[in-house]
Amino acid sequence: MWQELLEQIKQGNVKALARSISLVENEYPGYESLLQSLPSSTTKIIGITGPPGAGKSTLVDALLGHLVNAGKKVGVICVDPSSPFNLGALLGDRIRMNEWYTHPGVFIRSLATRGSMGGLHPKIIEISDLLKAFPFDHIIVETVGVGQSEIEIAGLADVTVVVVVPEAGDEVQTMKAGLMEIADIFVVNKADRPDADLFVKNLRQMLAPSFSKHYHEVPVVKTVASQNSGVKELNEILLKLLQKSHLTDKTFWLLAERAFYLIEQKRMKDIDKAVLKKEIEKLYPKGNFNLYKYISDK
Ligand SMILES: Nc1nc2c(ncn2[C@@H]2O[C@H](COP(=O)(O)OP(=O)(O)OP(=O)(O)O)[C@@H](O)[C@H]2O)c(=O)[nH]1
Ligand SMILES: [Mg+2]
Repeated sequence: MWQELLEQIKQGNVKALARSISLVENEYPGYESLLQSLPSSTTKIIGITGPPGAGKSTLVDALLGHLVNAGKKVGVICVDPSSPFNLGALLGDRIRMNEWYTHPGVFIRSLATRGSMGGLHPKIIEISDLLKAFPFDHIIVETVGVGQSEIEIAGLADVTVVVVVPEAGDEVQTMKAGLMEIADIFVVNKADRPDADLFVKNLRQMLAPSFSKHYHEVPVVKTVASQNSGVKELNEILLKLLQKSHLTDKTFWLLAERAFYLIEQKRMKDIDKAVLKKEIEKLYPKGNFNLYKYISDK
């Protein structure tokens, strides 16, 4: 069954792609064979991350316009935190990208994070790889930069776009170091806000090679995503970066990062805190409970 599914995915069958995602998400029989049969693919993943409400979805929406106009087929995964507080944003995404949900050149899938690991979905690597088997020209993964997820997206995406908004002048200084390190491109969105120029200037200064860990200059693009302003420029920079990164050291680090994550998941699969607690509850009253002895056969 999965063999046929894989053939259909390779041929660009959207329904088969959607079905394969459910297969993997739910770990239905055959999902591992399907993953192990995926051909190696050179489709690059564009990661878009940044704080909640920075305008990531609006930006993806505008970017899609440019890519689709150029005749490209694009797959998009939006990872939404499943917290009820974000329900508005989730619906917002749906409405905003509405036009694209039915467009033949675009495939959009929203995944809930289920709160399991910060801003990412437990099967995000596998699902991205399914998309890579499909004849897309580009794959975009949008994640909310909360907790560790911005670091994790760095392991998932070939090119990472960090979206920020202009804040009071010196807040750039306190911007999370994590975001600084993973950005291949910085987007200052909502540049229609006052002080956007000052913010961009400060950001550029901070990113100057002598100040940061980067060996090359990280582009900073100013956008007003809601008005499609600056998005063409972002698209051009993005395409240039995507072309550049062939097989480099980074490629192998990315794969190592993904392998590490998948191994971690596999090894931890049978470990359940509630089960551990139950076992400990039973053992403890017997006396002489030693945590290290207890875990030695785990
Ligand atoms: N003024 C202004 N508003 C914008 C701009 N871009 C997006 N917005 C608005 O900002 C709000 C949040 O935009 P989203 O695209 O949903 O932001 P997001 O980063 O995807 O949000 P989450 O996925 O919830 O983290 C929406 O009301 C947008 O219309 C912009 O350039 N200028
Ligand atoms: Mg969004």
